[in-house]
Amino acid sequence: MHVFFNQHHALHHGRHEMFRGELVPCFEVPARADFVLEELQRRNLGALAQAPDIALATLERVHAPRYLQFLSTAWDEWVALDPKNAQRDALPSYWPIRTFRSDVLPASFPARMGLFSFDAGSPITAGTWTAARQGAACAVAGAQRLLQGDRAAFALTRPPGHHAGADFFGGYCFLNNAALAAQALRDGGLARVAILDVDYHHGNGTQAIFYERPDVFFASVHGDPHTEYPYYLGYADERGAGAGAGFNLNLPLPRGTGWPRWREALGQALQAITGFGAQALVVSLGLDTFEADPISGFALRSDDYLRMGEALAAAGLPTLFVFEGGYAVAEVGVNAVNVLQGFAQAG
Ligand code: OKP
Ligand code: ZN
Repeated sequence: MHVFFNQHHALHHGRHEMFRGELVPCFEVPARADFVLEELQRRNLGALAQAPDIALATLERVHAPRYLQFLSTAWDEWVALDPKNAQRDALPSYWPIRTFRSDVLPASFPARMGLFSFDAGSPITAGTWTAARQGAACAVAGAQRLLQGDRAAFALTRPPGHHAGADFFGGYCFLNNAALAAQALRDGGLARVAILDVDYHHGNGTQAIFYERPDVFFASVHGDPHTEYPYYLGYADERGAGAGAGFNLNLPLPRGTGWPRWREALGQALQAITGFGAQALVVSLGLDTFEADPISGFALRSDDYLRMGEALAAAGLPTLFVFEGGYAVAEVGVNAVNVLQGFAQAG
């Protein structure tokens, strides 16, 4: 399978995120992607390929123009506020919650930071825009491989994408790589595409992007938002709306869930995806379901990821894997590559 590695990923490297009232070192670090690449090479799996740059028009298939405009200039605006900001990450401090306006675009940069975000854990750094854009390019290039007939492809990129919506960042995500890939598959001629999100955290951005659409089915297995981030979306009663009614499936599971119960939910999601008649599958591949993940609560073990890959292969669909979360840095390479190896060996 072709592996589109984002060679610019390390240009995004947040120093700190706001957590429990203090700034703590970021969990989402460049080493994550490097460990996955190393493990791929150690097992001689995957053919490294280079993604061409992505056009703004392709990003606009999913993201709002005013949001892209903001992201592309955010770092320069941050530094223009104070030259000392060049040594600090940009984090939001104000948000337009209910009763505030979001149609007006304030001139103030901090005000726009809040307008286009939903948490204080996702710093913008000097290279965030370049890294995120190249990551999106990797996801879309992977989708193109599927359109050309490949069985599978892997977009190995960070920052992740599934929390990013059409016009907001958060949850370490800026551009929604999986959504852009699914849209590229639709634009390439496939009538029905499915996204399966196996990250520990609900993919609120991806869900929101496709919530009213019948052409892209979104299914997610994740920590119950009653207790788990992102808290405000990901409940089982969210089934899609309007023309998209019935095309969204959330399978929240309690903290402590291990492989047998997780595997059951995966079966349910895959059955729904097959029933939908998907012609291709995009997997938001988060590895933060791992028992030793420092910010998550499931209990999957490294061998379980081989079984996960096998189960995904059994769906028989052209499949694009898009790297998302996974913060047990030393093990994330083994776990990610186990999924790909399980998939490849099952055919
Ligand atoms: C991104 B992805 C720890 C609290 C949680 C946000 C988690 C984002 C997860 N500082 N912060 O889904 O893996
Ligand atoms: Zn996650």
